[in-house]
Amino acid sequence: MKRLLTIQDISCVGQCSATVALPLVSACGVECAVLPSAVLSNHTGGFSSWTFADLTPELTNVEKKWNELGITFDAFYTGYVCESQIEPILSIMNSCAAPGAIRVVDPAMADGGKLYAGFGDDFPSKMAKLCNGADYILPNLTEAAFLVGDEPKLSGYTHDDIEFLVTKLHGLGAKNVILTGVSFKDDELGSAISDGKTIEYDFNPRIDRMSHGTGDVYASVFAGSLLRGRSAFESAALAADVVCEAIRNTKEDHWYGVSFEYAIPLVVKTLFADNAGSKDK
Ligand code: PXL
Repeated sequence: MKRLLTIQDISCVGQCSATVALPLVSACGVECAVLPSAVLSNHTGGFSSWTFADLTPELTNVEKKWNELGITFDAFYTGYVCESQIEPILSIMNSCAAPGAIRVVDPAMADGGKLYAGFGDDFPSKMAKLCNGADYILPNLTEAAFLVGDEPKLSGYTHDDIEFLVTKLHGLGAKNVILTGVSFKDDELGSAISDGKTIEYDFNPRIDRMSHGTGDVYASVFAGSLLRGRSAFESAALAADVVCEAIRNTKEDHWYGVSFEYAIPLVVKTLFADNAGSKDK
């Protein structure tokens, strides 16, 4: 079984970051190790306040121990992290990599045209460093714009705009770009999947509802599915289907996250459909 390390915060309540990655990566049939970068009482998206314990010094402590024990990973998946953690994380991705290890970077820092609470205007340039050398980056449209120094637009992107944006994202040093939140028609929403040579698009019917944590659900399933041998396009399509299933199963008054738990059967059914549960593909 492949082993993935996710590095992101634990928001104790809020169905995001590590509390989403752990169950979903596991459901993919991939061992999920967790290195919490911070512990928050709850996420910062919609709650009026939160506690924040920064675990930056622990990243280096843990790295030293893993180096001593010879512990390595087949993949790294990073999400919400803060500025002081970028260099320690790059170091871990170098020193703890198994041969051929892949890096999946979700530059979780913004949505809806705005940076998340607590991130300064210079943070995107720091996050861009994590994208440099990543095998896959998964920005939403707002994150993508900030990463390349553009003003974010909430709508009105043409095919040419998206392709230009994707090219600029590759320019950060990322091999594959999965740009989410792409839409050319009012009734659909999807992703652009680019390996630097070709761009493919995956669309689902738009569900008109703002939901927290969907980027984390998407990135977790994407990373898990990739490690089970699916292509980037197949993994992006499964990730989007899981997000839609999660949103559809989330009650109207459940505002702080999505009930992704109801979508776990879809992950398992898809990735174990060939009855290859006991084998890595
Ligand atoms: O879902 C992204 C995320 C992760 N972690 C924390 C957050 C958010 C989004 O607001 O606040 C702490």
